[in-house]
Amino acid sequence: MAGRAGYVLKANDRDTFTVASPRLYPHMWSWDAGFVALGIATVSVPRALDELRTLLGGQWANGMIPHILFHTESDYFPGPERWRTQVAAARPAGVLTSGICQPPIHVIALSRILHDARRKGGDDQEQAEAFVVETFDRWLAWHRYLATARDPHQHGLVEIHHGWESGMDDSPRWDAPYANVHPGPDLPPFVRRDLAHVSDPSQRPSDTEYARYLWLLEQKVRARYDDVTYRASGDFVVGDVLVSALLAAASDLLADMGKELGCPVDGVNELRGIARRFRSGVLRSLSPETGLCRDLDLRTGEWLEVESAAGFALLICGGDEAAIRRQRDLLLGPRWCGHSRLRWPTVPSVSPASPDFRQRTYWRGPQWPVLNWLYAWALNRSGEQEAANSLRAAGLAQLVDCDFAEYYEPITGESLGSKDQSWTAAIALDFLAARRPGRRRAVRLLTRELPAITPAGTTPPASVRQIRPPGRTG
Ligand code: 2M8
Repeated sequence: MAGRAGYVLKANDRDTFTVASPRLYPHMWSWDAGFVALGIATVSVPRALDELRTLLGGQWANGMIPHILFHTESDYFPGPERWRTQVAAARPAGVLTSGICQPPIHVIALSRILHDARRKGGDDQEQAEAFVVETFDRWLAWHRYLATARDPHQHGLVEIHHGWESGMDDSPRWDAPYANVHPGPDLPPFVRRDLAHVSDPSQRPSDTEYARYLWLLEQKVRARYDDVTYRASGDFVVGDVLVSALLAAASDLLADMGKELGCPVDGVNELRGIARRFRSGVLRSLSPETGLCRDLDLRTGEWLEVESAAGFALLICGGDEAAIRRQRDLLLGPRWCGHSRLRWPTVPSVSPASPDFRQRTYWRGPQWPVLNWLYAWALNRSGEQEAANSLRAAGLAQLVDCDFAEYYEPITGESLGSKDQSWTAAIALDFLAARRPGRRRAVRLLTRELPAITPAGTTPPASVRQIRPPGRTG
């Protein structure tokens, strides 16, 4: 598995960044890059740091890290000509980007990379520590952007302006707010490209959903990507509980790293304040009935009651021991990972017991290995080793076909969406490396020997094919 995962990452490597997947997502995505970097760090700390360095190359002057960096031409839609970020005063020079953002996983990845580097010592440690010091202000600016421009009224919940900003694009979390998004007659016509790369359209969002996505994009362009202008006129403004929990956890981690490495005290204190505010926001969102955290529709003032995996946000940012234990039990219990119909007990995007559950539809039921990684990481961090290990073991078992799919059908275990997805391969490497001392070295050895693969090459070398589990070919 390590060999195949290393092969996938190498095939998707474009020297200074990694495409999210070879065909469906041929660019650098923001939160994908975070997961990718922490996986690569098990093999090469300098290359992992380069991934984050490239991502920071797309940072906007207002601190925002955009959700896509377009380094090359491709048939991906919507591409730069649709995003038209030239209307935005804050856009970066020298790289084309989209005009919205994604969940702030990056500092969590950076802390994992630093941890790896310190275990290895020497140059790796030196480079990783220097990187943290050198980029501290950039990450702080990113977190400050989310904490100010995206929470002007200090609700303690990060406001998102598009379902894509949540990373969980068409999750039922957004059904109610999207019902108030009405594409106007002046929505420019569009041709989707994603369906050319996925055989079964039911695994992707519908055309109606796409029209809404593109309408919001249009509204952002018309607001010149100015958050105040968009807020006054845009159709979709929602406080996202998972983004908020990630911001809180990542701000604490950046403050810890900054303090240890002598970064400016003001910045460290500011980060602690951000962590406190968003942790309180996540705590306030807890539903007393379900024990899950809720998003807040800031247009209607309504809490959004949906049984999605984002509901476990408290596990990520912490803050209330009893509520955390309740969430842990719920996550491992029969409405979620312990549901009797699941092929593998990993985190489904929506509870299989919920009326919203659709087992093959994008973000409406399937299991995303990266979400499972995230909750394993969170449980481990809060001292719940046994629970974390069970998610990790199930997560590895789920990936045994070595397809490294974007997501998995939870009842049958079938791999769905894009194959050879970089972030899936990356978290496999991290899971494998973390399993036992000595594994980390084995992962490095297995992946180091892989020959360089050109972007066009998609056939693994024979030595790698042999690593496939018995019973499978090619
Ligand atoms: C999916 O999102 C993109 C738009 O950003 C798409 O469907 O075209 C989501 O799963 C998102 O979370 C992910 O970052 C991206 C690339 O893997 O794909």
